[in-house]
Amino acid sequence: MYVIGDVHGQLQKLTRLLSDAGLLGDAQRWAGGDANLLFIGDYVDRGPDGVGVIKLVMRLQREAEAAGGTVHALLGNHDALILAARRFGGTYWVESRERNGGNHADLARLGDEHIEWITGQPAMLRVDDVLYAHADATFYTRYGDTIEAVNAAFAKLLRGSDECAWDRLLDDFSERHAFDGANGEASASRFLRQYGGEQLIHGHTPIQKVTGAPPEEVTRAHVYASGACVNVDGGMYLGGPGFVHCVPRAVRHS
Ligand SMILES: [Mn+2]
Repeated sequence: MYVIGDVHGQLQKLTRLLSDAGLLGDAQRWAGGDANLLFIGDYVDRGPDGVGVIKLVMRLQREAEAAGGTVHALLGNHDALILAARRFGGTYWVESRERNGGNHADLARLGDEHIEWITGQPAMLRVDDVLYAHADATFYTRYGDTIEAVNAAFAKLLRGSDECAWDRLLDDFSERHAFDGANGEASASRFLRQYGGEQLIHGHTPIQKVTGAPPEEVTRAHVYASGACVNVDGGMYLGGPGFVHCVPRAVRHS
C-alpha cells in the first residue's frame, strides 16, 4: 500500500510524488497497475488547487479500478469543512474556514460531483493489519464501536442538515496528538484494540509541528509510539516536499 498524507491543494507536488513513485504515467494517467494507493484526507484549503487535487484523485480511482488497482481516499476535516461552508453558508462557516486556511477559489470551484464524492469517502479504513484514519485523535470512538459504524455515522451526518452535529464533528477534529507523550502508547493500543490492526497510519498534524524539523527536511513518515503509529502528514503546505509512504504487506512492530 502506498500512502499519501495531507495534500492541501498542492497539486504540483502531488503529481510529482505520484510520478516519482511510478503511479502516474503519460498524460498523468494511472500507471500503478494493480497497486493500492491511499490518501489520508485534507485535499482542499491552505494551498493553491484543492479542487484540482480532488479531480485528480477521483479520476485515479476510476483508472486504478479499471487496471485492477485501488485508490482509497479518506475524509479529512478540511473536506468536511468546505462542505459545511457550501451547505450552510453564513458568516459562521466563512469565518471558520478563514481561521483554518480556507481557499476561496476551492469553495467557488467545488461542483456537485465533488460534493457527492467527498460525502462518499470513509472516515476510517483497515487494510490487512493497518488501520487508517485522518486524525491523530480518539474522538472517532464517539461515532461508533466499529469501522463500519463510524463510517455510517459520518455518512449520515454529512448527508444530513443538523448544523450542530456538523459543528460538533469539526470541533472534534481539533483534537490532535492523542498518541503522543506519556500515555500515547496506551491510547494507541486501546484505539487499535477497538478498531483492529497492528498499526495506525494517520495525517492531520504536520510532522514539522511534532518534531520541530525544518519544513523542507521532512521527507519520510514519522513513526512513533513504539511503532504503533505512523504520521504521514509531510506538511506540504508548510513547504515540505511531501513523500509517498510505502506499507509492506505484513506490518509487524515490536
Ligand atoms: Mn486535518
